[in-house]
Amino acid sequence: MKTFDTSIYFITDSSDFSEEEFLHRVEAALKGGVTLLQLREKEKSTRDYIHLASEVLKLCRQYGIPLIIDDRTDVALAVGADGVHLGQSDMPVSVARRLMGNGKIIGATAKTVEQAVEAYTSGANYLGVGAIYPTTTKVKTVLTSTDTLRAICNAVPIPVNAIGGLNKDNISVLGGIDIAGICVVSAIMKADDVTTAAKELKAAYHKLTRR
Ligand code: TZP
Ligand code: MG
Repeated sequence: MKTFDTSIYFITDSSDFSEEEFLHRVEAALKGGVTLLQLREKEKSTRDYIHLASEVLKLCRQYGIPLIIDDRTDVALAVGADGVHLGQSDMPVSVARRLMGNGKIIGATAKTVEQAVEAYTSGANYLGVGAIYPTTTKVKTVLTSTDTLRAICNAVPIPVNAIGGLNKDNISVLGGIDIAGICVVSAIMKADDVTTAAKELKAAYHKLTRR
């Protein structure tokens, strides 16, 4: 599998934007140095999801950043994306692995140590854990404590990212926890200046982890 860097993991949400404005924002985030990008669409038809994914993939290829598709292994395979991210009610990780092969990245959501170990042993390459803070992004989730996040980091040998309400001013709560990165939607997607927001978040993260 290609190596990947989850440190500044940007998850998109196109719902408030025209396609043109959305793609412009995606490119601005890539310019700002996000290290991994997830296309996350909850309302689109399969056809529209595939269309947008292929547009976003072109941008990701241009900047050398892997593209992960949320929920939909079929969409990921259809466009030749780098991987898929699966929640607890999506396709099981082991099934996605069988369909996608070992060359693709599979991420999973985990809210407990049990879910984390199960995702890892089923073949997940990284985990997203949260929500750490309440979020304004449309999602069915509950808060996950930093104690649980820490326990998950200690329980599995794959990269673990924190997610949920994170921004450059509140990530200090993650200090001393062995995370591999942070996942953000709003802090980048809704910023007035997307490139600057990505750069500032990256700087704050590296200051926190001193890496
Ligand atoms: N899973 C847990 S919280 C969340 C997801 C997809 C949304 C994170 O969005 P934001 O805007 O960074 O809080
Ligand atoms: Mg999902």
